[in-house]
Amino acid sequence: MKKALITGITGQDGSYLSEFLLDKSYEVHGIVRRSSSLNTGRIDHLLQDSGANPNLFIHYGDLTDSGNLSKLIYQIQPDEIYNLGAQSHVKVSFDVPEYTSDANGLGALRLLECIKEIKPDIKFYQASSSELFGKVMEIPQNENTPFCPRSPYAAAKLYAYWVTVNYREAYDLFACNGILFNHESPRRGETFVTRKITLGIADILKGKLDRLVLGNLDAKRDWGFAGDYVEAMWLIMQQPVPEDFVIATGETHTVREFCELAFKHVGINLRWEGHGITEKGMDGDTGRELINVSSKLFRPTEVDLLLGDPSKANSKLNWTQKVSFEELVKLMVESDLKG
Ligand code: NDP
Ligand code: GDR
Repeated sequence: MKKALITGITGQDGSYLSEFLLDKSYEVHGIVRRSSSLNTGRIDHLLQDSGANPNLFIHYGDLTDSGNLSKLIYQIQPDEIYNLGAQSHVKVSFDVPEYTSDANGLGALRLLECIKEIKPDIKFYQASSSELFGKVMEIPQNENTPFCPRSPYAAAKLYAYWVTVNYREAYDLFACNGILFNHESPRRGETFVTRKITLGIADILKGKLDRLVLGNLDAKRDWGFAGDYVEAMWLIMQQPVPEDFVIATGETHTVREFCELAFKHVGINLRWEGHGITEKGMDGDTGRELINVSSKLFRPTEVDLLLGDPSKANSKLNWTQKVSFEELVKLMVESDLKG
C-alpha cells in the first residue's frame, strides 16, 4: 500500500485529492492546523471517526514549523508528498505578505530539506500556480513562458517553484511542479470570486442578500474543475522522470462572463450599465440592481489575463479536463442553491 502525505488536506484540492488517493488504495496522511473553529468540514465524510475510511490519518502541523514537519515525515515515511498547503488568497497576501512568504515559499523548502535528509526517494509535488505568469508576456502560457509575479502570493510561489527545480537538479530528488490554472468546485473557498458569485446568487434568491459586490470584472481566467485537476497532480507523480506541467483548460473568460452565465442558470439575463467602478449588473427584465463594483476589492497589482496551454499534459500525461466551463458554472450554482 502506497503512503501519501498531503499538506493542505482541509482545503478544496486536499479534499478531492484525498478521495482520489483513497480510491486508489493509498494510505493517506494529512496535516491539519489547529484552529479554534472546526476546519475539517471538507474531509469529515472521509475521517475514521465517521467510520468512513480506515486509511485516512490526520496529524496536527503547520508549514511554518520545521520540527513538526520533520517529525511527521520521519514517523510516516511517505512515498509521496503533495504540498497543497498555502495562504492561497492572492488579495490577502498583500495584507499578510510575510506570513504568506513563510508558509507558501519557505514551507516548500522545509519539506524538501526533510526529504533530502530523511528519505530522498520520497516523491514531491509542489502546488505551483498560473499566478507565476502574472503580467502578460505571451498567450497562451505554457511551461516555457517567462514568469512575472504580481503579488506577494505569487512571489512566494515563485520561490517555491524554483527551489523545487533546484532540489531536483542538485540532489536528484523526484520533485515536480504542477503549474495549475484556476480550478473551482462547490468546495471552493467562499471568498474566491467564482464561489462568491454562486453563493451570492443563492443568497439573493433566498432573500438573504440584497446584491453582490465585486471588484475587477474585466480580469480573465482559465477556469477548470478541481476534481479533474487532482487527477493531473497524481499523474505528474507517476511519470518515469520528474517534470513540471501546466494544467489548464485552454479557454479564458472574464469575471463578467462568469456572472452572466451563473445568473442565466437561475433565469436572470444580466444587463450592464456604467463603466469601471460605476458599473452595475441589473436584472434585464425587472431592472433590479444585482451587482455593484467596489474599488476596495481591486488589487494593488492585478493579473489581467490567464490562458493556459495544456498541450504537454495532454500528450505526456494523457490528461484532459472532463468538466467544461459551462458545466462548472452550473455545478456550482446548483450546489449553492441546494446548500
Ligand atoms: P485552499 O485555500 O482551499 O486550501 C489551502 C490549504 O492550506 C488549507 O487546508 C489550509 O488549512 C492549508 N494551510 C494554510 N496555511 C497553512 C500552513 N501554514 N500550514 C499548513 N497548512 C496550511 O486552497 P486550494 O485547495 O484551492 O489550493 C491548494 C493549493 O494549490 C494551494 O497551495 C494554492 O495556492 C494552490 N493553487 C490553487 C489553485 C486553485 O485555483 N485552487 C491554482 C493553483 C495553485 P486551513 O483549512 O486550516 O485554512
Ligand atoms: P485568483 O482567484 O486571484 O485568480 O487566485 P480569485 O477568485 O480570488 O480572483 C480571480 C479574479 O477575480 C477578480 N475579482 C474578485 N476576486 C475575489 N476574490 N473577490 C471579488 O469580489 C472579486 N471581484 C473580482 C480578481 O481581481 C481576480 O482577477 C486563485 C487562487 O486559488 C490562487 O491560490 C491560485 O494560485 C490562482 O487562483 C491560480
